[in-house]
Amino acid sequence: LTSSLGLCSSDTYVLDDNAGLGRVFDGIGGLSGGGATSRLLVNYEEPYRSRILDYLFKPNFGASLHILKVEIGGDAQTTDGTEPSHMHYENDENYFRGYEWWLMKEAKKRNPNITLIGLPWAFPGWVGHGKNWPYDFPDITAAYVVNWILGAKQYHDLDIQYVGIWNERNYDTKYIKVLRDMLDKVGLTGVGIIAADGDWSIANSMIVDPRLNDSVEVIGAHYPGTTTVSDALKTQKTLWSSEDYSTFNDEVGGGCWARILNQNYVNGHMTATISWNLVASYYENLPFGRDGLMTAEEPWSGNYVVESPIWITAHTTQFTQPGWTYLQTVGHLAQGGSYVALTDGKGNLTVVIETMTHDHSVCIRPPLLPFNVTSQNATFQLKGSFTSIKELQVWRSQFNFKTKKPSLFKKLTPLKLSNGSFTLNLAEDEVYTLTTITTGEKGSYPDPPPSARFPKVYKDNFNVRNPPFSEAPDFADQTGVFEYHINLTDPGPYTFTLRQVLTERPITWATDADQTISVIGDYQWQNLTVTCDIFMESVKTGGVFIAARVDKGGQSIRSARGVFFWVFADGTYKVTNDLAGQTVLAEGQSGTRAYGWHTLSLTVKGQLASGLLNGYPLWKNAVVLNPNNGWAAIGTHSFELAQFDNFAVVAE
Ligand code: 147
Ligand code: CA
Repeated sequence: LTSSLGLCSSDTYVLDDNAGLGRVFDGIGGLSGGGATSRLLVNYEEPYRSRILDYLFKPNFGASLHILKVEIGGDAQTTDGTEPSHMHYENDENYFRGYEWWLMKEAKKRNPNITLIGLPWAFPGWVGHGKNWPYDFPDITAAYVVNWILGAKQYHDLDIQYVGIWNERNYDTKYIKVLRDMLDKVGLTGVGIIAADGDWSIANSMIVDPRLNDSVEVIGAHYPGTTTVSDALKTQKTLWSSEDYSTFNDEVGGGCWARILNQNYVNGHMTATISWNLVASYYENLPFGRDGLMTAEEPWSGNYVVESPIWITAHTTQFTQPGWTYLQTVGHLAQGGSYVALTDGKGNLTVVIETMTHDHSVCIRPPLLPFNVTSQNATFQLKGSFTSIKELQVWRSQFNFKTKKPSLFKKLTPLKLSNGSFTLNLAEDEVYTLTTITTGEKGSYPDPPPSARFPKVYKDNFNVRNPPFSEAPDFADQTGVFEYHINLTDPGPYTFTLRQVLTERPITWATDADQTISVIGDYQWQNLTVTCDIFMESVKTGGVFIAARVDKGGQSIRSARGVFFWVFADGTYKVTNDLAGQTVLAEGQSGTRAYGWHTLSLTVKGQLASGLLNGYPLWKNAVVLNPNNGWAAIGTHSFELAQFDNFAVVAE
């Protein structure tokens, strides 16, 4: 030692497989859904859409994810929108709705070994026979979920490897066993059940219930704060952080991700970590804006942003694969931070080190207790099968919070080892990968087009005979499901329309509105005209609206305010300041009826609004004090069928 202050001292860490290995690594993943988090991704034009997918899934390119978990759409609001079910009604089956099938196929195209997982947040109402609860008829719920897995195989050749119970909600031990039995009965013995996608409490139920224990393959906890509980360890089951992250994807978000990817194993013995969400592809003003590994929220411009979590993911994913094994010699660094080491059992070694400081690695939840990280020298001594390793590839990320110029996933000169040991000068807020794997690449594409606001003039006539997706571009359903529809018997101008298809309130995950609503456009819009042709399908009781300045979505959709222009099948109209229809700004006779097309037009300018019906003024000068801005929207008065056509916005 050259300094009495210990400035050049180094702590030594042994990496050794002599005493055996640790747990098997299951992968790092992203979660699409829970809900509608990939909604805008599908509407990107090529080549941008493929490039985004490459940054997420392509091996040796970017995040190179090992796991894709998706929501099993349940027709209900599940954070940033609704995702359509494969069974809207009891006798209905359709495996071509939404975008999760497409996403899974795109992921698998890039990485044929990707692990696929499905999990329901919500269920169609019929699954609970009208009760807001999925466990009274466990056979129905299990059949509904098993159908989704069978449909994935039959229609898309997708093998789902794991399925969950009910996201962040109660589990039911009877249901879990019924689901296990039904999976086995239809030959899906290889599909593992993850439970319970909430806290760790199912571990205790498993200890006292051997049949439950046999039914569950993986204990999946959410936002575990890198720790587990003794009951979970006692089960000796595989432990995962089956949903984690949910943090704004700036550099602190990247720091959160770096810390938990290592420490979920070091502290909590978890062998997989899945990010909510995969890619932030939903309107940024919806809840948890930009909580994805990267951002792709502007299909109209083509702009996307490869954020720091992508490169932090690469530090692990590009240099180890599911089936590799953690060494027992993992842990914390003396001056803060952590290291993990993994091997393929064939001589390869990957070490990932992070020195994230507290304030630069806070995640959305749970609260992060104080800890200190300072710069330090760390010497790693390779033993066992790794003694004779002569060279290691080195990849480094430096967040550089002071200069705000991060250097991410940079390949450095390979390290030559003497006596199987090497020393690193670790600064604060760094991530290192040292590995025998030589295939790592920092993938890149030319810059995408610049960011731009949603177009001020926008039109959709929904005239698409074979739409690639069931939903029209840029519409983000917040309650209900709006699908392309063909009126086969109508040769006229309304053959191709958009239709709200739910006729019953789903088994909800959030508090869906009592009305259905799909939002679109620029949240900053203030003065604009929204026009749409509408067609009610409920005699007397039907009602539809068009709206402007809609100020809320996601879990808050029930309390959305804005300017809502309603017409009803009983021949009346209303103008309200809220979706719930409690604040009435104007009302009167309209002569509107079901089974006929009407054209609604709503203009909002400053504090005044006016409405046209079939091109003629119906009401005017309604005073709108607030909200000042928000999305445009369409919707229905209840869970009822209704159609929309020739939607148009002209905004100032
Ligand atoms: C999770 C959901 O599973 C996701 O769909 C998404 O809503 C995500 C957003 O952060 O949150 O649900 C949680 C809700 C609350 C807690 C944890 C997860 N919580 O309070 O600890
Ligand atoms: Ca049309």
